[in-house]
Amino acid sequence: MIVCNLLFRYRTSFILIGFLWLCNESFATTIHQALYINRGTFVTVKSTTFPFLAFNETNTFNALNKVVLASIGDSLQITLTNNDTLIHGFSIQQSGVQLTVGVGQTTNILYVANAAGNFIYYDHLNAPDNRYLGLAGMICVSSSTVQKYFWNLKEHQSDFNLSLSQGITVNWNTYYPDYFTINGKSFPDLQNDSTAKVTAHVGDTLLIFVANTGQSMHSLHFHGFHALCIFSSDANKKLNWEKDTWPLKSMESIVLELIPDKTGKYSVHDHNLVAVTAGNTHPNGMFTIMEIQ
Ligand SMILES: [Cu+2]
Repeated sequence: MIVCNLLFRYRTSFILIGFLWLCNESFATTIHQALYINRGTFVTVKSTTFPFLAFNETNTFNALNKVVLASIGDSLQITLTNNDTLIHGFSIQQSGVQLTVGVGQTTNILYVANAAGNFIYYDHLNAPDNRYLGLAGMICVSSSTVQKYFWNLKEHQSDFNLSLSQGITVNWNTYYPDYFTINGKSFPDLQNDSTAKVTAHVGDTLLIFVANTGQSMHSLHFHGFHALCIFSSDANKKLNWEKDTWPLKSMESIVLELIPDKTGKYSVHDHNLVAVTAGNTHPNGMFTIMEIQ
């Protein structure tokens, strides 16, 4: 009886606490993300080098553009600093965000992650030169808690990087890339990137965020498995496709769902076989091995 009386007396408080808890659970958060435009030197798997630019989360140059993560509904507050000696741009696909940031300047950008997907952020100035030099990364939006992997595909022609970084115009009709990377790495270095290398168990649900931020088309072939496309930046054309080979045009992005049904080691590689090389050495390009237990 006493318990009932207490419950009755404080029921408004219980209801209020419950309501606040529910609100807290459903409220999206604000994410603060620092990005710096850094100029540096790309070191290939063959130890050759060429000039490169990247969006990093610190002042230190890293050939991997920062993978920015958000849940659906989150507000992303990006503080962008240009450490380079040239003006740069910043755009996010499918968002309307487009601005410039001067030399040594810092600017703030608000991006509300309204929908799940994989959205390329990039430097739109001097297109495609600035983004080709490296300035293109991924904003990956998902409220799912499953294992996620991130593959940012690029290819490079070393002498193009050298020319463009010196302000010399290049003829894109003569583009014949010699280095091919995922997250700024080639096989076998790529196997040490835990954000890219799939290590999972049979029955796991995996999400793989893939963006082609290079200039060439890339066609990823999964050995042993079919993946389901749950996001397609190209007017939803690939949505719900279930395939083992995924052609991606320049500046196209997808999200794939993969549920491995057998154990073993399975390669994923670009089906354009020149892309499985680095400076003509095989297999140092876009090539990774998934390990399923
Ligand atoms: Cu194959």
